[in-house]
Amino acid sequence: MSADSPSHLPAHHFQTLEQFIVDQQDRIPLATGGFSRLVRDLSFAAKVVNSYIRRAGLLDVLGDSGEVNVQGEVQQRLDAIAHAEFVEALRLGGESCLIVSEEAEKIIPITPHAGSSGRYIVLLDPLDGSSNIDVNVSVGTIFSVYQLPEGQEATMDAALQPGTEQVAAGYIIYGSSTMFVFTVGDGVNGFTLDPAVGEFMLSHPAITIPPTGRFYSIDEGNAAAFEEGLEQYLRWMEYGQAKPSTYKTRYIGSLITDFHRNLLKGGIYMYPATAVYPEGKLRLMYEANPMAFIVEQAGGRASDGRGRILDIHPTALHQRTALYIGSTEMVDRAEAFLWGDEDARRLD
Ligand code: AHM
Ligand code: MG
Repeated sequence: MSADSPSHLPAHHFQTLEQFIVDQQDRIPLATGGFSRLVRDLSFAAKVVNSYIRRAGLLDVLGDSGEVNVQGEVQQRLDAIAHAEFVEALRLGGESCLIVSEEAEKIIPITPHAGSSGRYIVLLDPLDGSSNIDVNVSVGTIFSVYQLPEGQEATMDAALQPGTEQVAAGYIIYGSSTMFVFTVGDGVNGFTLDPAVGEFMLSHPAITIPPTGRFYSIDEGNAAAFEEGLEQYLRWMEYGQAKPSTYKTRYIGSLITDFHRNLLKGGIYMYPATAVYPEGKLRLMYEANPMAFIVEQAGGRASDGRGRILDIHPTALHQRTALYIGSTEMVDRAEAFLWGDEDARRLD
């Protein structure tokens, strides 16, 4: 590699997230000044949450908050902090009219500021995978953005739109570096936070997911409740290959982290129905839908085992779904096994 190749350039030669959005405004329908400000608010909250996570062992922010959220799950202190930071940033920014969060049972209406669009509906999982935080495992934030339909009030019904209606979706992964990965329906781009400069820089332009991969991510502790087709798919990956070790298990238990690896390297993440979660564990509106929008924009697929995630018509803010997401060929094959397709082993 020559000394003047791009990898040797200092970070300030990369495009910032802000510049990127401004440049995209002419190309992307709906991307207006208001949308730029919405992304600015999300990225600001991400930097604040990142600052807590980076010092989590030093600040008094670890452990559970003593509260149980609407999901019946123990809320971690950092869940509550991340929720508060994102809601406050969006409230101050004034571009959204309502927020739905994993950490709040009901919608959070926002009063638009004078002069701001107030037209966006933002759905959030403020800190996904937070049960891992005490042991220093990567966690993330997921967001999904819709527009308030023309002439409609900012009520719960306005938030219950199918994933196909998303105008933007993304996640922030607080990993070995912090990344902001998002789509506005024109491909997927990833920005790495330069902590010295305090800006997200375009480091992963036009991300595409390999059509197939080696990694499969699933919690096999739930195997007793797996349906037969899924059991067969797993056995096929473990023993059914001519070449040994074609497939490898990678399960961190932090959706964004598992997804991010599979997005870049090729793979499939699966969370099926289980004995504890008969409809699947993950929430459709702020976990499955945004990740499905991203994966499709990167050339992959997301299914609930019966059909496309993005086509599901939601009936409740916190509804759960099974999720099979990742490389197209792997999701196709998982579905073929689930459907009892005789050709599932030969889908090459
Ligand atoms: P959370 O939103 O309460 O953090 O739950 C979602 C998380 C995902 O990040 C992860 O993939 C999954 O739950 C892990 O669940 P399990 O521990 O049952 O395997
Ligand atoms: Mg979550």
